[in-house]
Amino acid sequence: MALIGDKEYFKGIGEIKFEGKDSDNPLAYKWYNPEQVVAGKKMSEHFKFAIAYWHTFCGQGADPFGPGTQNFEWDRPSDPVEAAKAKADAAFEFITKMGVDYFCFHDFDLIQEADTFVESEKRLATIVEYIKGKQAESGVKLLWGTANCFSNPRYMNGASTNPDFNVLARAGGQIKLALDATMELNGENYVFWGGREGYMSLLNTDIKRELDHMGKFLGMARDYARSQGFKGNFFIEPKPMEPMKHQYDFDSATVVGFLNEYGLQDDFKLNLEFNHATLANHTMQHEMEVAAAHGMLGSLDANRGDYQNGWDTDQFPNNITEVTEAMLTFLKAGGLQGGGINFDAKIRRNSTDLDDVFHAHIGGMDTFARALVTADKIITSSPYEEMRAKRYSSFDSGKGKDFEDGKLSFKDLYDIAHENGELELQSGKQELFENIISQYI
Ligand code: XUL
Ligand code: CO
Repeated sequence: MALIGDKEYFKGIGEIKFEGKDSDNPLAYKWYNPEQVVAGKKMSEHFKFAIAYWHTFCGQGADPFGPGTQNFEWDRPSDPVEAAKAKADAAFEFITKMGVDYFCFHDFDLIQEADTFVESEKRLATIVEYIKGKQAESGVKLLWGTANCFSNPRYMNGASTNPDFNVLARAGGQIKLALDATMELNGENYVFWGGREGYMSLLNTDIKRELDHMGKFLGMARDYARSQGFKGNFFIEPKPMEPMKHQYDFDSATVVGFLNEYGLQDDFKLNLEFNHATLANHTMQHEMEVAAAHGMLGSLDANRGDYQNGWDTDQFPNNITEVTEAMLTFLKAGGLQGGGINFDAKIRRNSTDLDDVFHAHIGGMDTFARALVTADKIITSSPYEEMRAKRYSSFDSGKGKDFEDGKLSFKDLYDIAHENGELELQSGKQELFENIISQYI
């Protein structure tokens, strides 16, 4: 097993193994078997699970009503470089014990941002070098990197959409360093989540100008990374609101339109998050279908919201029906384009034991594994695909096919309507479709 530094942070917990669904061991996978082949690929290859550095190693359970409750040992050193190294040791111990292959980070998850840009750059270089060593030792890979251009007060009016050019330039400087760190750590992708790219009030906002700035900025970031040899994907992560009242990257459809408008469609794809989909009044399956329809289903942030409120609660996924529906789209799209499944999820504020974070990820990974197996069975053994195709069968031959092939004029439609007279209703069979999902779970 790979390596634990001098200090063991998660004492008494060993490697998490697959034991099958009849196991009573809470620290074992019941469904996630990395070696199991589903739809022609190992589960580990389908998913490329990743641990989110920010929630799992930086979050301490603070909320607007009180401070953190999770005072973990790696958070205690007061020197920022020592603290960052302790956090990296804990992170790589956890990721290795989980048997997960990937992690994801924001620049200042890795190390605390300093008071000056120059000092922050130095700190980042130090911790990137250290993490490179941890990666070499453990084999853990970087799914994607990103920059936190939303927490520091300088970004309160946005980063690339800030009305002050000097803030935009500062974001450019910061993102250059985050791209460099991602490349240095062999990151497979790079994510842009528009943290505060949006507005609080339209009275003081010029939407057109801000969108033009963001489009230009993203193109410049892409050109820089490509010039340095970065071959991975760039992902935009849609979210409709929070922290801003309105975020520009509202949902899949909005982002697809934006990417096409600004000539970014060949390099950028989407990183979709469950809780962001529900905030946009969509299902995750809807968001994924829209992205897949445009060849832009890049990566997923796994979590769930809460039926009783409208916040980004980032809970661990456990809704088997919701994830099964998502996995149907996932399999039909042929998987993700370059990305993986990153647990952008946090344990609750009153989950204060070291093993809670293991239970959380085990549950999430098992939910995806079970959903994948179920979705594959639905596709291969149930009448689902045939029923769906049958709804469109009138386009497979005759005049319907002529229409799809562009052989009909609008006047032809008129003539066909005339000839057909009144039509019989065709049922959508929604309840039957829903029953098939439940039956196979
Ligand atoms: C915020 C969110 C971010 C991004 C990365 O809602 O999802 O953590 O995933 O910046
Ligand atoms: Co996210």
